[in-house]
Amino acid sequence: MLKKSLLVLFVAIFCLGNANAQKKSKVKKLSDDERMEWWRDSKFGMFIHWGAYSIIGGERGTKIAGGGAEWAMDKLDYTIEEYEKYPKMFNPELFDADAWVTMAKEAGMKYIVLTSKHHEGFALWDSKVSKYDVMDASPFKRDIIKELSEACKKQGIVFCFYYSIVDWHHPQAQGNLYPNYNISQHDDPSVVNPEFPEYYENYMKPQVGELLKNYGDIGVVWFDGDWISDYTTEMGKDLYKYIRDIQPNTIVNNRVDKGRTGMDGMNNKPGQFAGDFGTPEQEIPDTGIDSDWEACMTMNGSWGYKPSDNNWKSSEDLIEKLVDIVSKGGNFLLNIGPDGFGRFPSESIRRLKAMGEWTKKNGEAIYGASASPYEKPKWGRYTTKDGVLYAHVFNWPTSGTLKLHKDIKVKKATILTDPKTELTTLATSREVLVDVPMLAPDATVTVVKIELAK
Ligand code: FHN
Repeated sequence: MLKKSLLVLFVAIFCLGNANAQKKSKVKKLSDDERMEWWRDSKFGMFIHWGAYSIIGGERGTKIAGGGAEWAMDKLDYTIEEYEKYPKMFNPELFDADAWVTMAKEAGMKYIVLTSKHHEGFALWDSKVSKYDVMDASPFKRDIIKELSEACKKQGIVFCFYYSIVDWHHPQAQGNLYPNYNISQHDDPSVVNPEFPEYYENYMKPQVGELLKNYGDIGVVWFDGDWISDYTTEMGKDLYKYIRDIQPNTIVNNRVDKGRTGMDGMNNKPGQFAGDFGTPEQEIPDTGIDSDWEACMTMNGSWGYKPSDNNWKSSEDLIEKLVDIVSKGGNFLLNIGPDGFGRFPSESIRRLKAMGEWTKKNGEAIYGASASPYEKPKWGRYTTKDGVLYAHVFNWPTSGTLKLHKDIKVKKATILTDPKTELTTLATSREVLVDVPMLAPDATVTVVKIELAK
Protein backbone atom coordinates (compact mmCIF):
# COMPACT_ATOMS: atom_id res chain seq x y z
CA MET A 1 0.00 0.00 0.00
CA LEU A 2 2.81 2.38 1.05
CA LYS A 3 4.79 1.55 -2.11
CA LYS A 4 1.76 2.35 -4.26
CA SER A 5 1.10 5.71 -2.60
CA LEU A 6 4.81 6.65 -2.85
CA LEU A 7 4.72 5.79 -6.57
CA VAL A 8 1.61 7.91 -7.05
CA LEU A 9 3.30 10.78 -5.16
CA PHE A 10 6.45 10.48 -7.29
CA VAL A 11 4.45 10.53 -10.52
CA ALA A 12 2.47 13.54 -9.30
CA ILE A 13 5.63 15.48 -8.40
CA PHE A 14 7.22 14.60 -11.75
CA CYS A 15 4.16 15.76 -13.70
CA LEU A 16 3.93 18.98 -11.67
CA GLY A 17 7.58 19.75 -12.26
CA ASN A 18 7.20 19.05 -15.92
CA ALA A 19 4.11 21.22 -16.19
CA ASN A 20 5.99 24.01 -14.45
CA ALA A 21 8.88 23.71 -16.87
CA GLN A 22 6.37 23.72 -19.73
CA LYS A 23 4.77 26.86 -18.25
CA LYS A 24 8.19 28.60 -18.06
CA SER A 25 8.96 27.65 -21.63
CA LYS A 26 5.70 29.32 -22.78
CA VAL A 27 7.23 32.81 -22.26
CA LYS A 28 8.52 33.94 -25.67
CA LYS A 29 12.18 34.89 -25.24
CA LEU A 30 12.55 38.30 -26.88
CA SER A 31 15.67 39.54 -28.63
CA ASP A 32 17.67 42.08 -26.61
CA ASP A 33 16.32 44.97 -28.68
CA GLU A 34 12.73 43.71 -28.33
CA ARG A 35 13.25 43.22 -24.58
CA MET A 36 14.67 46.73 -24.10
CA GLU A 37 12.12 48.46 -26.33
CA TRP A 38 9.50 49.38 -23.68
CA TRP A 39 12.26 50.65 -21.37
CA ARG A 40 14.01 52.70 -24.07
CA ASP A 41 10.70 54.30 -25.07
CA SER A 42 9.64 54.98 -21.46
CA LYS A 43 12.42 57.49 -20.68
CA PHE A 44 11.00 58.40 -17.25
CA GLY A 45 10.49 56.25 -14.13
CA MET A 46 9.86 56.62 -10.41
CA PHE A 47 12.37 55.32 -7.87
CA ILE A 48 10.86 54.72 -4.40
CA HIS A 49 13.09 54.30 -1.35
CA TRP A 50 10.90 53.02 1.47
CA GLY A 51 11.68 50.91 4.55
CA ALA A 52 12.08 51.00 8.31
CA TYR A 53 14.51 53.89 7.81
CA SER A 54 11.50 55.96 6.67
CA ILE A 55 10.36 56.06 10.33
CA ILE A 56 13.76 57.31 11.50
CA GLY A 57 14.02 60.14 8.95
CA GLY A 58 17.78 60.24 9.33
CA GLU A 59 17.70 61.61 12.89
CA ARG A 60 18.80 60.15 16.24
CA GLY A 61 18.72 62.58 19.15
CA THR A 62 20.82 65.57 18.17
CA LYS A 63 22.49 63.64 15.36
CA ILE A 64 21.42 63.89 11.71
CA ALA A 65 22.73 61.26 9.29
CA GLY A 66 24.94 62.73 6.56
CA GLY A 67 23.78 61.93 3.03
CA GLY A 68 20.84 59.61 2.48
CA ALA A 69 18.56 58.89 5.42
CA GLU A 70 18.24 55.29 4.23
CA TRP A 71 21.75 54.82 5.67
CA ALA A 72 20.48 55.58 9.21
CA MET A 73 21.43 52.15 10.58
CA ASP A 74 25.07 52.75 9.66
CA LYS A 75 25.37 56.54 9.91
CA LEU A 76 23.53 56.80 13.24
CA ASP A 77 25.45 53.86 14.75
CA TYR A 78 22.57 51.57 15.53
CA THR A 79 23.48 48.07 16.62
CA ILE A 80 21.45 45.37 14.92
CA GLU A 81 19.47 44.81 18.10
CA GLU A 82 18.73 48.55 18.47
CA TYR A 83 17.68 48.82 14.84
CA GLU A 84 15.32 45.84 14.96
CA LYS A 85 12.85 47.93 16.95
CA TYR A 86 12.07 50.00 13.88
CA PRO A 87 10.45 47.24 11.78
CA LYS A 88 8.38 46.55 14.93
CA MET A 89 7.07 50.12 14.60
CA PHE A 90 6.59 49.98 10.82
CA ASN A 91 2.83 50.38 10.40
CA PRO A 92 2.26 52.80 7.47
CA GLU A 93 -1.53 52.89 7.62
CA LEU A 94 -1.73 55.71 5.07
CA PHE A 95 -0.01 53.56 2.41
CA ASP A 96 -2.20 53.49 -0.69
CA ALA A 97 -0.58 51.69 -3.62
CA ASP A 98 -3.20 52.89 -6.10
CA ALA A 99 -2.62 56.51 -5.10
CA TRP A 100 1.17 56.13 -5.39
CA VAL A 101 0.85 54.64 -8.89
CA THR A 102 -1.61 57.34 -9.96
CA MET A 103 0.85 60.07 -8.87
CA ALA A 104 3.63 58.41 -10.86
CA LYS A 105 1.38 57.97 -13.93
CA GLU A 106 0.10 61.54 -13.81
CA ALA A 107 3.68 62.79 -13.56
CA GLY A 108 4.39 61.08 -16.87
CA MET A 109 6.39 58.21 -15.38
CA LYS A 110 6.07 54.84 -17.10
CA TYR A 111 7.67 52.48 -14.57
CA ILE A 112 8.24 52.25 -10.82
CA VAL A 113 11.29 50.77 -9.05
CA LEU A 114 10.56 50.08 -5.36
CA THR A 115 13.22 49.09 -2.82
CA SER A 116 12.08 45.57 -1.93
CA LYS A 117 14.99 45.37 0.55
CA HIS A 118 17.54 48.10 1.11
CA HIS A 119 20.86 47.72 2.97
CA GLU A 120 18.97 47.54 6.31
CA GLY A 121 17.80 44.05 5.29
CA PHE A 122 14.09 44.57 6.06
CA ALA A 123 12.01 42.96 3.31
CA LEU A 124 8.81 44.63 2.09
CA TRP A 125 7.22 41.40 0.87
CA ASP A 126 6.08 38.08 2.36
CA SER A 127 9.44 36.33 2.24
CA LYS A 128 9.61 32.64 3.09
CA VAL A 129 13.41 32.92 3.25
CA SER A 130 13.47 35.33 6.15
CA LYS A 131 11.25 36.41 9.01
CA TYR A 132 12.84 39.88 8.87
CA ASP A 133 10.03 41.00 6.64
CA VAL A 134 6.90 43.13 6.71
CA MET A 135 4.68 40.10 7.42
CA ASP A 136 6.59 38.75 10.45
CA ALA A 137 8.72 41.58 11.84
CA SER A 138 6.19 44.44 11.62
CA PRO A 139 2.60 45.09 12.78
CA PHE A 140 1.67 46.13 9.24
CA LYS A 141 1.44 42.55 7.96
CA ARG A 142 0.60 43.56 4.39
CA ASP A 143 2.62 42.46 1.38
CA ILE A 144 3.71 45.83 -0.03
CA ILE A 145 5.31 44.33 -3.14
CA LYS A 146 2.05 42.51 -3.88
CA GLU A 147 -0.07 45.63 -3.41
CA LEU A 148 2.18 47.87 -5.48
CA SER A 149 2.75 45.35 -8.29
CA GLU A 150 -1.01 44.81 -8.59
CA ALA A 151 -1.70 48.55 -8.60
CA CYS A 152 0.92 48.99 -11.33
CA LYS A 153 -0.66 46.27 -13.44
CA LYS A 154 -4.13 47.83 -12.98
CA GLN A 155 -2.89 51.24 -14.19
CA GLY A 156 -0.54 50.10 -16.96
CA ILE A 157 2.67 51.07 -15.18
CA VAL A 158 5.60 48.62 -15.32
CA PHE A 159 6.52 47.24 -11.89
CA CYS A 160 10.22 46.85 -11.07
CA PHE A 161 12.08 46.18 -7.83
CA TYR A 162 15.37 47.22 -6.27
CA TYR A 163 17.30 44.66 -4.19
CA SER A 164 20.37 45.37 -2.05
CA ILE A 165 23.19 42.83 -2.22
CA VAL A 166 24.71 44.18 1.00
CA ASP A 167 22.52 43.37 4.01
CA TRP A 168 23.48 44.90 7.33
CA HIS A 169 21.00 42.74 9.24
CA HIS A 170 22.46 39.48 7.92
CA PRO A 171 25.74 38.47 9.65
CA GLN A 172 27.11 36.99 6.41
CA ALA A 173 26.40 40.02 4.19
CA GLN A 174 27.43 43.16 6.02
CA GLY A 175 30.13 43.91 3.47
CA ASN A 176 33.04 45.97 4.71
CA LEU A 177 31.33 46.56 8.04
CA TYR A 178 32.06 42.89 8.82
CA PRO A 179 33.02 41.57 11.36
CA ASN A 180 32.64 44.44 13.80
CA TYR A 181 29.33 45.87 12.62
CA ASN A 182 27.89 46.08 16.09
CA ILE A 183 31.00 47.41 17.72
CA SER A 184 32.74 49.79 15.38
CA GLN A 185 32.17 50.98 11.87
CA HIS A 186 35.24 50.09 9.88
CA ASP A 187 35.40 50.01 6.15
CA ASP A 188 38.28 47.90 4.82
CA PRO A 189 37.69 46.55 1.32
CA SER A 190 40.22 43.76 1.89
CA VAL A 191 37.98 42.31 4.60
CA VAL A 192 35.55 39.75 3.22
CA ASN A 193 33.23 37.41 5.03
CA PRO A 194 34.10 33.79 4.13
CA GLU A 195 30.45 32.92 4.66
CA PHE A 196 29.16 35.43 2.07
CA PRO A 197 28.85 32.72 -0.64
CA GLU A 198 26.46 30.88 1.69
CA TYR A 199 24.32 34.05 2.00
CA TYR A 200 24.44 34.46 -1.76
CA GLU A 201 23.28 30.90 -2.48
CA ASN A 202 20.87 30.27 0.40
CA TYR A 203 19.43 33.70 1.17
CA MET A 204 19.94 36.29 -1.56
CA LYS A 205 19.21 34.17 -4.65
CA PRO A 206 16.12 32.57 -3.05
CA GLN A 207 14.81 36.03 -2.08
CA VAL A 208 15.34 37.35 -5.60
CA GLY A 209 13.67 34.17 -6.84
CA GLU A 210 10.60 34.78 -4.63
CA LEU A 211 10.22 38.25 -6.07
CA LEU A 212 10.48 36.95 -9.63
CA LYS A 213 8.11 33.99 -9.18
CA ASN A 214 5.31 35.45 -7.05
CA TYR A 215 4.56 38.98 -8.27
CA GLY A 216 3.87 38.74 -11.99
CA ASP A 217 5.94 40.25 -14.76
CA ILE A 218 8.90 42.22 -13.45
CA GLY A 219 10.11 44.98 -15.79
CA VAL A 220 13.51 45.61 -14.22
CA VAL A 221 15.55 44.10 -11.39
CA TRP A 222 17.59 46.99 -10.01
CA PHE A 223 20.53 45.76 -7.92
CA ASP A 224 22.58 47.86 -5.55
CA GLY A 225 25.30 47.21 -2.99
CA ASP A 226 27.43 45.62 -5.73
CA TRP A 227 30.52 47.42 -4.40
CA ILE A 228 31.20 45.08 -1.46
CA SER A 229 34.36 43.00 -1.90
CA ASP A 230 32.50 39.83 -0.85
CA TYR A 231 30.39 39.96 -4.03
CA THR A 232 32.20 38.64 -7.10
CA THR A 233 31.76 38.98 -10.85
CA GLU A 234 31.17 35.20 -10.98
CA MET A 235 28.18 35.69 -8.67
CA GLY A 236 27.02 38.60 -10.81
CA LYS A 237 27.04 36.60 -14.00
CA ASP A 238 25.37 33.66 -12.24
CA LEU A 239 22.66 35.92 -10.82
CA TYR A 240 21.96 37.55 -14.19
CA LYS A 241 21.44 34.09 -15.75
CA TYR A 242 19.29 32.99 -12.80
CA ILE A 243 16.98 35.97 -13.31
CA ARG A 244 16.70 35.53 -17.07
CA ASP A 245 15.99 31.81 -16.63
CA ILE A 246 13.00 32.65 -14.44
CA GLN A 247 11.74 35.69 -16.38
CA PRO A 248 13.58 35.73 -19.74
CA ASN A 249 12.48 39.22 -20.68
CA THR A 250 13.25 41.03 -17.43
CA ILE A 251 15.82 43.81 -17.72
CA VAL A 252 18.67 43.92 -15.18
CA ASN A 253 20.86 46.91 -14.33
CA ASN A 254 24.68 46.86 -14.39
CA ARG A 255 24.91 46.64 -10.59
CA VAL A 256 24.06 42.92 -10.88
CA ASP A 257 27.77 42.48 -11.63
CA LYS A 258 30.97 44.43 -10.95
CA GLY A 259 30.68 46.64 -14.02
CA ARG A 260 30.41 49.84 -12.03
CA THR A 261 33.78 49.42 -10.41
CA GLY A 262 35.74 49.75 -13.65
CA MET A 263 35.69 53.56 -13.91
CA ASP A 264 31.93 53.48 -13.27
CA GLY A 265 31.44 51.28 -16.29
CA MET A 266 32.88 53.74 -18.80
CA ASN A 267 35.90 51.62 -19.78
CA ASN A 268 34.35 48.14 -19.72
CA LYS A 269 34.72 45.95 -22.81
CA PRO A 270 31.37 44.77 -24.27
CA GLY A 271 30.33 41.56 -22.51
CA GLN A 272 32.94 41.97 -19.79
CA PHE A 273 30.20 42.35 -17.16
CA ALA A 274 26.54 41.32 -16.96
CA GLY A 275 23.81 43.93 -16.93
CA ASP A 276 21.63 45.69 -19.50
CA PHE A 277 22.12 49.35 -18.68
CA GLY A 278 24.49 51.74 -16.92
CA THR A 279 23.43 53.57 -13.76
CA PRO A 280 25.02 57.00 -13.29
CA GLU A 281 23.79 58.29 -9.95
CA GLN A 282 23.06 61.92 -8.97
CA GLU A 283 24.78 62.99 -12.20
CA ILE A 284 24.14 63.30 -15.93
CA PRO A 285 26.97 62.43 -18.34
CA ASP A 286 28.30 65.43 -20.29
CA THR A 287 27.58 63.73 -23.58
CA GLY A 288 25.53 60.74 -24.68
CA ILE A 289 26.87 57.26 -23.95
CA ASP A 290 26.47 54.85 -26.88
CA SER A 291 24.82 52.18 -24.77
CA ASP A 292 21.71 52.03 -22.60
CA TRP A 293 21.86 54.10 -19.41
CA GLU A 294 19.58 55.54 -16.76
CA ALA A 295 20.46 58.43 -14.45
CA CYS A 296 18.92 58.07 -10.98
CA MET A 297 18.46 61.15 -8.84
CA THR A 298 16.84 62.43 -5.67
CA MET A 299 14.53 65.45 -5.53
CA ASN A 300 16.28 66.74 -2.39
CA GLY A 301 19.56 65.24 -1.11
CA SER A 302 18.22 61.98 0.32
CA TRP A 303 16.85 58.76 -1.15
CA GLY A 304 15.05 57.88 2.06
CA TYR A 305 12.61 60.23 3.81
CA LYS A 306 14.60 63.03 5.51
CA PRO A 307 12.52 65.95 6.81
CA SER A 308 15.62 67.93 7.74
CA ASP A 309 16.75 68.03 4.09
CA ASN A 310 15.05 70.98 2.41
CA ASN A 311 17.48 71.15 -0.49
CA TRP A 312 14.75 70.51 -3.06
CA LYS A 313 15.48 70.83 -6.78
CA SER A 314 12.97 73.12 -8.50
CA SER A 315 10.34 71.64 -10.83
CA GLU A 316 11.92 73.59 -13.70
CA ASP A 317 15.33 72.09 -12.89
CA LEU A 318 13.83 68.58 -12.82
CA ILE A 319 12.11 69.13 -16.18
CA GLU A 320 15.37 70.39 -17.67
CA LYS A 321 17.17 67.32 -16.25
CA LEU A 322 14.62 65.03 -17.91
CA VAL A 323 15.17 66.80 -21.24
CA ASP A 324 18.97 66.81 -20.84
CA ILE A 325 19.00 63.07 -20.11
CA VAL A 326 16.70 62.17 -23.03
CA SER A 327 18.72 64.41 -25.38
CA LYS A 328 21.72 62.23 -24.52
CA GLY A 329 19.89 58.92 -25.02
CA GLY A 330 19.23 58.06 -21.37
CA ASN A 331 16.35 57.39 -18.98
CA PHE A 332 15.57 59.41 -15.86
CA LEU A 333 14.77 57.50 -12.65
CA LEU A 334 13.54 60.16 -10.23
CA ASN A 335 13.27 59.27 -6.55
CA ILE A 336 10.52 59.63 -3.95
CA GLY A 337 11.17 58.92 -0.27
CA PRO A 338 7.80 58.24 1.40
CA ASP A 339 7.55 58.78 5.17
CA GLY A 340 6.86 56.16 7.83
CA PHE A 341 3.09 56.66 7.46
CA GLY A 342 3.22 55.82 3.73
CA ARG A 343 2.87 59.39 2.46
CA PHE A 344 4.83 61.09 -0.32
CA PRO A 345 6.33 64.37 0.96
CA SER A 346 4.25 67.35 -0.19
CA GLU A 347 7.34 68.89 -1.83
CA SER A 348 7.63 65.74 -3.96
CA ILE A 349 3.93 65.77 -4.86
CA ARG A 350 4.16 69.38 -6.04
CA ARG A 351 7.11 68.55 -8.29
CA LEU A 352 5.42 65.45 -9.68
CA LYS A 353 2.35 67.55 -10.57
CA ALA A 354 4.48 70.19 -12.33
CA MET A 355 6.36 67.51 -14.29
CA GLY A 356 3.06 65.91 -15.21
CA GLU A 357 1.65 69.18 -16.56
CA TRP A 358 4.77 69.56 -18.72
CA THR A 359 4.99 65.98 -19.97
CA LYS A 360 1.26 65.96 -20.79
CA LYS A 361 1.86 68.87 -23.20
CA ASN A 362 5.32 67.92 -24.46
CA GLY A 363 5.55 64.14 -24.09
CA GLU A 364 5.75 63.74 -27.88
CA ALA A 365 9.27 65.20 -27.67
CA ILE A 366 10.29 62.83 -24.87
CA TYR A 367 8.73 59.34 -25.07
CA GLY A 368 10.37 57.17 -27.73
CA ALA A 369 12.64 60.09 -28.66
CA SER A 370 16.36 59.64 -29.29
CA ALA A 371 19.51 61.56 -28.66
CA SER A 372 20.12 64.47 -30.99
CA PRO A 373 22.71 64.19 -33.77
CA TYR A 374 23.51 67.87 -33.20
CA GLU A 375 25.72 69.17 -30.42
CA LYS A 376 23.76 70.73 -27.57
CA PRO A 377 22.92 74.39 -28.23
CA LYS A 378 23.56 77.08 -25.62
CA TRP A 379 19.84 77.78 -25.18
CA GLY A 380 18.73 74.19 -24.44
CA ARG A 381 18.67 70.69 -25.91
CA TYR A 382 17.52 68.78 -29.01
CA THR A 383 15.69 65.44 -29.11
CA THR A 384 14.59 63.66 -32.26
CA LYS A 385 11.91 61.17 -33.33
CA ASP A 386 10.47 59.97 -36.65
CA GLY A 387 12.07 62.65 -38.82
CA VAL A 388 11.18 65.44 -36.44
CA LEU A 389 13.62 67.49 -34.38
CA TYR A 390 12.46 69.00 -31.08
CA ALA A 391 14.22 72.10 -29.80
CA HIS A 392 13.73 72.28 -26.01
CA VAL A 393 14.39 75.92 -25.14
CA PHE A 394 15.52 76.50 -21.55
CA ASN A 395 16.67 80.11 -22.16
CA TRP A 396 14.11 81.85 -24.39
CA PRO A 397 15.68 84.34 -26.83
CA THR A 398 14.76 87.93 -25.89
CA SER A 399 15.50 88.89 -29.50
CA GLY A 400 12.51 86.93 -30.78
CA THR A 401 14.85 84.83 -32.91
CA LEU A 402 15.84 81.28 -32.07
CA LYS A 403 19.12 80.19 -33.71
CA LEU A 404 19.39 76.54 -34.78
CA HIS A 405 22.36 74.50 -36.01
CA LYS A 406 23.16 75.52 -39.60
CA ASP A 407 22.83 71.96 -40.96
CA ILE A 408 19.18 71.63 -39.89
CA LYS A 409 16.90 71.53 -42.97
CA VAL A 410 13.51 72.89 -41.87
CA LYS A 411 10.31 71.88 -43.64
CA LYS A 412 7.99 73.37 -41.02
CA ALA A 413 8.48 74.87 -37.55
CA THR A 414 5.80 75.34 -34.86
CA ILE A 415 5.58 75.66 -31.10
CA LEU A 416 4.73 72.08 -30.07
CA THR A 417 1.75 73.24 -28.01
CA ASP A 418 0.50 75.56 -30.80
CA PRO A 419 0.61 73.36 -33.94
CA LYS A 420 -1.57 75.67 -36.03
CA THR A 421 0.81 78.64 -35.96
CA GLU A 422 3.69 78.08 -38.41
CA LEU A 423 6.88 79.95 -37.53
CA THR A 424 8.94 81.81 -40.12
CA THR A 425 12.42 80.39 -40.67
CA LEU A 426 15.49 81.56 -42.61
CA ALA A 427 18.54 79.42 -43.40
CA THR A 428 21.84 81.29 -43.50
CA SER A 429 25.40 80.04 -43.97
CA ARG A 430 26.01 80.19 -40.23
CA GLU A 431 22.69 79.16 -38.65
CA VAL A 432 18.96 78.71 -39.18
CA LEU A 433 16.89 81.58 -37.79
CA VAL A 434 13.38 80.95 -36.40
CA ASP A 435 11.02 83.82 -35.57
CA VAL A 436 9.49 83.03 -32.18
CA PRO A 437 7.11 84.91 -29.83
CA MET A 438 8.80 87.52 -27.62
CA LEU A 439 7.57 85.72 -24.51
CA ALA A 440 8.22 82.00 -23.97
CA PRO A 441 4.88 80.14 -24.30
CA ASP A 442 5.91 77.79 -21.45
CA ALA A 443 7.37 79.23 -18.25
CA THR A 444 9.65 76.22 -17.81
CA VAL A 445 10.78 74.65 -21.11
CA THR A 446 9.15 75.55 -24.44
CA VAL A 447 9.48 72.99 -27.24
CA VAL A 448 9.78 74.08 -30.88
CA LYS A 449 8.77 71.26 -33.24
CA ILE A 450 10.85 71.19 -36.42
CA GLU A 451 9.63 68.92 -39.20
CA LEU A 452 12.76 68.18 -41.19
CA ALA A 453 12.99 68.43 -44.95
CA LYS A 454 13.97 65.11 -46.52
O1 FHN B 1 23.79 53.16 -0.91
C1 FHN B 1 22.79 53.29 -1.89
C2 FHN B 1 21.91 54.46 -1.60
O2 FHN B 1 21.33 54.34 -0.33
C3 FHN B 1 20.82 54.55 -2.67
O3 FHN B 1 20.00 53.38 -2.64
C4 FHN B 1 21.48 54.70 -4.04
C5 FHN B 1 20.43 54.75 -5.13
O4 FHN B 1 20.98 54.35 -6.34
N1 FHN B 1 22.39 53.58 -4.28
C6 FHN B 1 23.42 53.38 -3.28
C7 FHN B 1 24.49 54.43 -3.39
O5 FHN B 1 25.13 54.29 -4.65
